[in-house]
Amino acid sequence: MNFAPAPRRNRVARSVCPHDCPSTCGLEVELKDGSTIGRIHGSALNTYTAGVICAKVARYAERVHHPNRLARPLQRVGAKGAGEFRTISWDDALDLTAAAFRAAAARDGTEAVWPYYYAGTMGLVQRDGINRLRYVMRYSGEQTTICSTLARGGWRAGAGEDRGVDPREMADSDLIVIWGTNAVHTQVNVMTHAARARKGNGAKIVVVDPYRNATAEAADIHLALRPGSDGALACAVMHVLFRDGYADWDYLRRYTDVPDELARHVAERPPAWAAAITGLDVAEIEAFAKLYGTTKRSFLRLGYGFSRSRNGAANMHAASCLPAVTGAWKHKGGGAFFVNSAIYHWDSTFVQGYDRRDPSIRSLDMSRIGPVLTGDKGDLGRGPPVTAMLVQNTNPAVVAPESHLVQQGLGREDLFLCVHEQFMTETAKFADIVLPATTFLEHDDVYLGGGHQYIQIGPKVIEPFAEARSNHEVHCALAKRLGAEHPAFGMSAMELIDYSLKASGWPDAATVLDAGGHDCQPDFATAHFLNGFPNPDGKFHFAPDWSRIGPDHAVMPRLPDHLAVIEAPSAEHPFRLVTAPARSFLNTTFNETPSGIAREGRPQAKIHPDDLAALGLKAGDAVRLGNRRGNVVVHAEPFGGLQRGVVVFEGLWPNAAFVEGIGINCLVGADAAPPAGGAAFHDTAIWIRPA
Ligand SMILES: Nc1nc2c(c(=O)[nH]1)N[C@H]1C(S)=C(S)[C@@H](COP(=O)(O)OP(=O)(O)OC[C@H]3O[C@@H](n4cnc5c(=O)[nH]c(N)nc54)[C@H](O)[C@@H]3O)O[C@H]1N2
Ligand SMILES: Nc1nc2c(c(=O)[nH]1)N[C@H]1C(S)=C(S)[C@@H](COP(=O)(O)OP(=O)(O)OC[C@H]3O[C@@H](n4cnc5c(=O)[nH]c(N)nc54)[C@H](O)[C@@H]3O)O[C@H]1N2
Ligand code: SF4
Ligand SMILES: [Mo]
Repeated sequence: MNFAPAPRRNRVARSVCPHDCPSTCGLEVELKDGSTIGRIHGSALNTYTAGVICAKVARYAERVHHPNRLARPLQRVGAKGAGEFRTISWDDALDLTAAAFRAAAARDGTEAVWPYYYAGTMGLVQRDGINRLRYVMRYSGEQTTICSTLARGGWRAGAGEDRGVDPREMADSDLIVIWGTNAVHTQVNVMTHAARARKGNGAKIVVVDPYRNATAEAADIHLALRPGSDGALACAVMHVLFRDGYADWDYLRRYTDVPDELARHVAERPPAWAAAITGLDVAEIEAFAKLYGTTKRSFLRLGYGFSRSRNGAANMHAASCLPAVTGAWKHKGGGAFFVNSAIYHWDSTFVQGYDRRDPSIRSLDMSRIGPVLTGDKGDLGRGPPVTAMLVQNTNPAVVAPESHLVQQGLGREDLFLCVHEQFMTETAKFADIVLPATTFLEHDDVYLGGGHQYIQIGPKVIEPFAEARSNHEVHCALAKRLGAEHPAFGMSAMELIDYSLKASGWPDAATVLDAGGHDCQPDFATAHFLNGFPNPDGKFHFAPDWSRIGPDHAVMPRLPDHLAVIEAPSAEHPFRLVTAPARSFLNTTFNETPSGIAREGRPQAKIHPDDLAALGLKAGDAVRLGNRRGNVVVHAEPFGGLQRGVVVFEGLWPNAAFVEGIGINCLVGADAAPPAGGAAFHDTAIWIRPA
């Protein structure tokens, strides 16, 4: 099947951004020839993208044609992790990998093999197909907790399903609250629609974030709270809403579970109580609550960032309660949005091989890859140690918590590691076999927008670089060698896309390609939950049944609250560290592009000038950030846009960018946050010393 050229321009191909970003932009790719691209533009066909994309993908030519792209399969020749390899053939590389998997399974059982993946591509065939190999071969499962588990759990606890108001409706709002997402960096399209609201309706923009990030710079009001205190802020706002008559009691009685109990509960959580926890002024909280209470068309754009604390699920739930108190859900441009996964009825049985899944096989927590690979009994359970892995679309040596344990684990002599990558990442450096991977421009895939509502197909638009092969090709080739049987291993990626679209009750691949996407937006009443919330009683839950969300539910509060389970500052660890995203890196993707590195400069910690002075330090000084897990050396950047005691470090820099070869995640804990797990990347108590 061929791609359909976009109208009007010559030598422009339609595509979709595959990266792990809620925006899932529709793209127009300038083609220089069959294997070279020029600039990438945002598509106008996707009305959420609306022609705007981020700078890093506009300059994608820099990445896809980078001189360091992996060209051929490699076999390790030096010591583990030393990064010394020799070129081998694809057949040899696949044979060696299959033999190692067979040997591990023969020795310790199939659970000794752990296929490990994440969302380096969000394409459903290339990303999720690894699960088909897993389930057919009875390899260990993976709990995909590293990103959205906390946020999703918190949202679902109240609203029931991962969906909300049409994100384009933001343009109809009078008040947009961008809560715990640095949208200017991480999902630029939020700003496109917020700007429309500001221009069209004079909408006010409020940002709730511990630091004056690029999004806060663009806002009218910035609430610079302490990390992990959003539950307290939300409770105090609700206190004012009930106290001052902004609660919509007709709405509350019809659409919510325990409004009277909630009103009594938040009556005891006034702004003064929240001020002590959040570090905000009482006046700031009062003013925000009044603005929210008096604006019917108020839109909460809830991000992932504020869920990356041990109390993150509770905080997401608490914030999501606000529109249920004011009844903002009733109005166009009112309500809340976090993510849209539940609007899609994508049938992934075939792609993922769910038909072969045996639930009795153990499933390991991806965020705990450090403890898992270093033999933590609590993680391994009654199963064997992990002795063979295939890693695709992720770079755990850098991105996972407790990175010293991750490095120790990946470096184990008795672990066979195959990494399928576009670049020689720090994870790939630990590999026994490295396989070169295609980029999204070199293979077919289908994408569901998390931050919008389109299904889009991104077809292959240029020839694969050198010997690079797609994930799907690797799954099929390994399946053949391992004797894994499933009809999907005999299909091409586009056949799988077509089959799955039809199985899901959607138009086929040719139709979706031709139209440049398929809009799945539910009608207004459904999107605004006016026919009820998708909970058993049809109501929004202020008092969620947390046992439905995750096993570790006993600690969760009955009603929205400040859940005091964060890593509190102490005499030993007086600072709280937030490890936020950089603009020019996407996790560790783009770490290799020269323009991105130039823009980001060097690893720096934003520290309040008064804290710096108290430590006897000045701008640019080398400082050591540490705790009981580890320590790293970075440069100090005096920054007034946060509270004293808060430190922000932007960017997932390679470990090699740090003096001692270990990066920021050596400070972050791998303990699973309640109730369903998830890494608390922005919840770390540290000390600071001169380096
Ligand atoms: N340029 C760029 N884009 C990206 C990424 C990237 O690394 N770089 N990552 C991609 C991925 S994988 C994802 S999941 C998304 C995530 O995108 P976001 O939803 O934006 O989430 P985060 O990137 O974790 O953090 C965003 C903000 O959360 C704030 N924050 C931290 N703790 C708290 C808190 O307790 N309360 C509040 N209110 N705010 C808090 C941080 O200060 C930061 O400004 O972005 C994607 N897009
Ligand atoms: N300190 C700190 N750590 C964090 C976070 C944070 O905010 N702070 N954020 C966390 C979050 S939200 C996430 S989602 C994780 C993300 O962490 P990762 O999933 O590891 O994301 P990336 O670092 O972007 O790595 C993706 C890799 O996939 C490769 N890739 C892309 N497409 C393909 C493909 O088609 N095939 C193959 N084989 N490979 C491909 C890319 O080259 C890249 O190396 O990081 C987490 N880590
Ligand atoms: S904003 Fe996100 S989805 Fe859009 S092009 Fe950039 S990385 Fe891709
Ligand atoms: Mo993520």
